[in-house]
Amino acid sequence: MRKTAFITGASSGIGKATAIALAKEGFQLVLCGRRETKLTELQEFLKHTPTHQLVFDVRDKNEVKKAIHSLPEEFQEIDVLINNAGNAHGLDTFQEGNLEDWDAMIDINVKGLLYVSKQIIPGMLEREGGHIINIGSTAGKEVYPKGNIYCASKHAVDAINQGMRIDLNGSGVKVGAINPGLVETEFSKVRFKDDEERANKVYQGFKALQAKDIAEIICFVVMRPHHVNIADLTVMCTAQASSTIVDKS
Ligand code: NDP
Ligand code: 8X3
Repeated sequence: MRKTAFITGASSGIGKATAIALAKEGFQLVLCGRRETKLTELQEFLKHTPTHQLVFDVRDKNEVKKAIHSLPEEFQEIDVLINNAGNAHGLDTFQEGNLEDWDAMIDINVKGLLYVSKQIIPGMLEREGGHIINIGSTAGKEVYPKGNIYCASKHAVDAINQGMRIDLNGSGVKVGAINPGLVETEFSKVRFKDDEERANKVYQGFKALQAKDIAEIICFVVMRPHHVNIADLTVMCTAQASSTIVDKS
């Protein structure tokens, strides 16, 4: 029987690449995001894999609950939850930052992850098994100039990851985080509010990580035997040494 993976933010970037990689490993997939067209395109691409799409905004706890409760029976038993939906909104000093961006980052990256997890963990506990992978960031390990609230949201993911692992210890549910550095996705396009030129500049002059690189690592983590839990993994491209040190020579 196929295992089921539930991926938030499957409509682009790391989530989409993870869906493709887990499909190759024989998983059936619940693909989540707000952009229905993107999810439908991915379902068509994965036509040999059973998939179900859930269109919802992780910020809305009622929508999250309704969407997860609407899952058809064959997708209800979730083996792997990839808490991936998230973005940075803006790159401004604290004093120049705007409240809408701050709300978005806290509501999506932190509260959205909590709402989804809260709905899915009870089933895992009932079945005494499951695996939660929280997508953090190097921004959850250090703070960089103008990163302020995005870094805070990812530091929160780091703490939530640890807290979940502690509280679920002994339940059969594995919990771990993957913390990528610079990955070339739609991330910067969202951060810079569709300013493509500014977004592209972020990845110029060096070879950044690609979504597929992170997806392959997620697959490796998911495919470990039950007694092995990769609790916290940070990955950067070779050119990157820290959030602010990137070799562009
Ligand atoms: P993308 O912008 O390509 O993907 C973000 C995904 O999150 C999209 O599928 C988007 O779907 C979904 N999402 C955003 N807001 C919401 C929302 N309110 N409700 C539901 N889904 C939402 O970026 P990445 O793939 O790079 O980002 C994925 C994760 O990786 C994020 O948590 C990010 O913080 C993290 N990360 C990224 C790094 C990078 O450099 N790219 C590095 C480290 C971590 P839709 O718009 O359809 O709702
Ligand atoms: C994404 C990586 O350095 O832009 O989390 O914050 S960074």
